[in-house]
Amino acid sequence: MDRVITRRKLLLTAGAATLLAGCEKSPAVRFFLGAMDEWNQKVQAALFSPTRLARELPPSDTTPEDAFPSYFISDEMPFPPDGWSLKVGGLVAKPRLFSLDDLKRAPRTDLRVRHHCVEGWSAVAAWHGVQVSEIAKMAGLDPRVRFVEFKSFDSNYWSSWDLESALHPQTILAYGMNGHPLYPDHGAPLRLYSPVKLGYKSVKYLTEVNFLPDSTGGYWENQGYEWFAGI
Ligand SMILES: Nc1nc2c(c(=O)[nH]1)N[C@H]1C(S)=C(S)[C@@H](COP(=O)(O)O)O[C@H]1N2
Ligand SMILES: [Mo]
Repeated sequence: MDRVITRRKLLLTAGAATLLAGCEKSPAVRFFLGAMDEWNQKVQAALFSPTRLARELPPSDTTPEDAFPSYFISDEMPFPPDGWSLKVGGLVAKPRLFSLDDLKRAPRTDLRVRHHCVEGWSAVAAWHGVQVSEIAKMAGLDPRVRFVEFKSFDSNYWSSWDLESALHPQTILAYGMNGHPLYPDHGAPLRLYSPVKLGYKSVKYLTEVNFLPDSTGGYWENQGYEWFAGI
């Protein structure tokens, strides 16, 4: 079994103990759960460290692209509007629009990692793009920024992230996959990609990145999926 999944099981178990805390009875149980909670938080802090890197994989691990599933909530494959650009805004000193060429001129990051979908499949691809931290540096964040919102032109699919995870060195705005430009099935022209969150946090078909003081939920998150969704 994959190490990452094992970690998730551990957290789910710890999470169940936390839930129990709401209806606990005896002082002994309360003591136990208090200790569990403290332990749980330490475990989470260690597992979700903003600097812990996901393992990068060799080319031989790459999933054949036609076996890499493709998801979008629209009835038909989403295509970018004419004159597509990425809007970067929120509480930033320099809100602006980025063309794809602007992004390609920024420092490039490449990573080959495993993708984990909450539905149970996983697959490996190489992704090419710009770190969200690089975008944040260019935009100049206000100290009140705590969250980052990612919006798309796929029937308004969106997600929001905690700032630390968004600034993780492996969280990128990807314009390429497996050495070629991103194709429409995987989010062309630009998608969020990160190996530190479950698949549904990596918004495809990006239109906007907003640095905000508050969380704005997400398409699946607002339907009961875990908001943090760290792996
Ligand atoms: N815009 C948009 N982004 C999205 C989704 C979507 O339906 N629409 N699905 C998410 C889910 S559940 C997963 S697992 C990944 C899948 O990425 P892929 O289609 O490149 O495999 O995209 C995520 N990003
Ligand atoms: Mo997914």
